[in-house]
Amino acid sequence: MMTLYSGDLSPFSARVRMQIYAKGITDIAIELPPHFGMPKFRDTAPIGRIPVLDVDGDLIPESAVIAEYLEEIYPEPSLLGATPRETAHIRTIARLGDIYILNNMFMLSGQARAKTRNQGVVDLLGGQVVRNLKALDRMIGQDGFACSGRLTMADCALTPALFMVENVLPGVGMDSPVPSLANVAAYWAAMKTNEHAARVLVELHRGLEERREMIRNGTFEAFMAKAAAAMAQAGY
Ligand SMILES: N[C@@H](CCC(=O)N[C@@H](CS)C(=O)NCC(=O)O)C(=O)O
Repeated sequence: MMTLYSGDLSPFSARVRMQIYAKGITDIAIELPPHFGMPKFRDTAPIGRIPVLDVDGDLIPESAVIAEYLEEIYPEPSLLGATPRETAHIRTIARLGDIYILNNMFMLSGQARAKTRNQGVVDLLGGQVVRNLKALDRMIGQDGFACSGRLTMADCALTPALFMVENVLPGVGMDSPVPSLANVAAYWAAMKTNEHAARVLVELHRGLEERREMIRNGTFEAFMAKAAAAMAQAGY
């Protein structure tokens, strides 16, 4: 049995969860990793990030790598293309979601809770998000799906990315550009009605509410301080 180490609010994990739901895979357990954020987790998973797929004790990190691995071992239903060119397009749009939008959003998210916001960081990363959303607006499908007129790996990568844009960008003082981008806006409205996207959006919102409560009651800051001290002690 495989286990996906994941967390409700982890958008990179949400990408893989959406793929698992869309493919109807039921024999992968989905759990928070023990010792997440602590040296013990880093000891076994050196990158120290989730998602991680545990295949009988062999750990596979990186959401895009896990996604491709799952496509290989559960080829049906395929979330890739029917031709190499179609697959190349799906992977391009997935990279726009993952690397060009989500990575920048994830790095930006710390500024939402920073005691003193660094406006240079917000301008740099927020600017990249806006630029890449404009590119997406010119490339995205106009029939409710990112590519190919059906759910693909591109939708799995874009759904958590657009969740972050909608819910985290305002927290750093920027308006989401999505409403002004007609094609992305129409896509996003349609994707929210897809059952697999809706399921991960419920999980992401639940995770966001939990995180906001932890920030309000101080437990998040206390955990981060404890984790930082333990990491320094362990030499990470
Ligand atoms: N490139 C990685 C990014 C994963 C990532 O940044 N995960 C976040 C949660 S969404 C994490 O584990 N952060 C913990 C940390 O930064 O220590 C992927 O695609 O899986």
